[in-house]
This record gives sequence, structure tokens and C-alpha cells, in this order.
Amino acid sequence: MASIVCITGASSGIGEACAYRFAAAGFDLILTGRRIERLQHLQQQLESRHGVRVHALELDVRSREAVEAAFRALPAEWQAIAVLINNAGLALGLQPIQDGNPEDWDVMIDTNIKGLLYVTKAVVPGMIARGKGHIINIGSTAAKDTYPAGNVYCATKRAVEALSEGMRIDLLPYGIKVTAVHPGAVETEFSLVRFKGDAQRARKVYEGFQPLTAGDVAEVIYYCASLPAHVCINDLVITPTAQANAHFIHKLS
Ligand code: NDP
Ligand code: 8X3
Repeated sequence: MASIVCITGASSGIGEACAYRFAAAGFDLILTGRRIERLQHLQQQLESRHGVRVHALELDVRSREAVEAAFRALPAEWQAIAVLINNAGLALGLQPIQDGNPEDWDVMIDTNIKGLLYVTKAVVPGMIARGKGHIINIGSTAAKDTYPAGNVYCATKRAVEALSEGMRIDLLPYGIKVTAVHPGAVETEFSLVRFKGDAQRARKVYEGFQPLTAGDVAEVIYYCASLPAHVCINDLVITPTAQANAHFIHKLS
């Protein structure tokens, strides 16, 4: 049986690209997200193109009960998760702290931090029992540098960075790798979500330079996951060549 990779937030962007990349390498996949119809479509594509097994799971990572129940109910043949990619996440809004919307704050904190913790808590005992596993947490350049009006989103990604460090220390005795991958600007549905469906504003984010594609990031994540057992990339920042960090993107006007 092929090794199993579990990807949260596989219904679009980086998560979906990871699904394609890992399927092409022959991994079986547990794909989670709220938009189950997208996951089912992806499941059909991957099963027919690559002959892998796919288990699509409708799951909102913000619900601790739902996460616990979903992983507890996994059929026996799906329980040995070798790689967990904690990718589900989002930004909502881009406002100075004094103008921020507390409902948006709650969603970002509940998804990017608490959701990542719930899923990790559900998957880690199996990895410990098997004495191996790899957790790949998707952070951001927003974890490295706080930018104007990024406040809460940046804080959630800083938390992902800190949690990745903590997991790496705590899981050290069990042979479990923990990698944090921090992308810069990637053209996905991220900005459309952040700007609540304002497609014009979302498009502008990626104008004047060549952003990363989700496939670029998936390739790097796959590289991290395919290194020998004794090699672990702890923390990796990937940006477009036109981007130096969260503050500086060289745009052609
Ligand atoms: P997308 O909006 O394209 O994808 C986000 C994914 O997260 C979707 O599959 C979505 O699925 C899922 N998701 C969001 N909320 C929840 C939830 N409550 N429960 C389950 N799944 C959820 O954006 P990206 O692919 O760009 O984002 C993926 C990750 O990469 C995020 O963590 C983001 O912060 C990070 N990132 C993105 C960068 C970028 O520039 N695009 C740069 C750096 C980091 P669904 O809506 O179906 O639930
Ligand atoms: C997504 C990249 O710069 O929009 O994490 O925060 S950024």
C-alpha cells in the first residue's frame, strides 16, 4: 500500500497543487476542506490520472469536535498518515488594527492557529505509535515580517512558526519531522478571500511582477517531504524572485 499524505485545505491553491504533486509521485491522499464538491472533483481527476486512492473529507478545521470525529472515524486503511500538510488557512481583510473586524480576527485565529492544532492533535498519536511521520506547516513571509494592516493575519502566521518550533522539540524523541514552509506572494484564491470576493482588488496584488504559482510551492513542499529519513528541513522561506520579504516587492509600474 502507498504511503498516505493528508492535506488540509486541498480544495484550491497550494493544497490542491500539493494534491496533484503527491499523487503524481504515487502517494494516496486524504484531502480535506469545506467545499466537498471541489474535493470530489479533484478525487476523480487524481484517481483517473494517477491511479492513487483518494479519501475526500468535508471538514471545517475550526470545529474541534468535527476534526476529532473525522479522524477517529477514518477507516483502518486510511489511518497510517505519513505526511500531514497543515495548509488550510486564510486572511480576512487588510485594515489597521483600530479598524479591524473582530469577526474576521476570530475566523483567522480559529482557522490558522486552532484548526492547525486540532488536526495535528488528531494525527500525531498515530505518528508517535509508528515512530515516524512528517508534519509540514504552511506559514508565510507574514510570519517573518509584520506589514502595515497585516496585524492579526501576521500574528497567526507567527504563531504557526512558533508552533512548528515547539512541535519539532516535543516530537524529537519520536522520529517525527516538522517543517515550516513560508511562502511569499502566491497567486491563488488567497487575495480573493482576503478581499471578500473583490476580484479587481485581488488581481492588483499580483500585477507588475511574476508571483509564485501554487505549483511552485507544491514542488518545494514535495522536495521537503522526499528527503532521506535522517534529513529535515526545519524552516524554509520561498518568495518570487521579485520579492525580497513581506515588505519589498519590485513591481514594474
Ligand atoms: P486558497 O484560498 O486558494 O486556499 C485556502 C484553502 O484553505 C482552501 O482549500 C480552503 O478550503 C481552506 N480553508 C480555509 N478555511 C478553512 C476551514 N475553516 N476549514 C478547512 N479548510 C479551510 O489560498 P492558498 O492556497 O494561497 O492558501 C493556503 C495556505 O497558504 C494558507 O494557510 C495561507 O495562509 C498560506 N499562504 C498563502 C500565500 C499566498 O500568497 N497565497 C502566501 C503565504 C502563505 P475551503 O474553502 O473549501 O474550506
Ligand atoms: C500570504 C502572503 O504577504 O499576503 O501569506 O501576507 S501576504
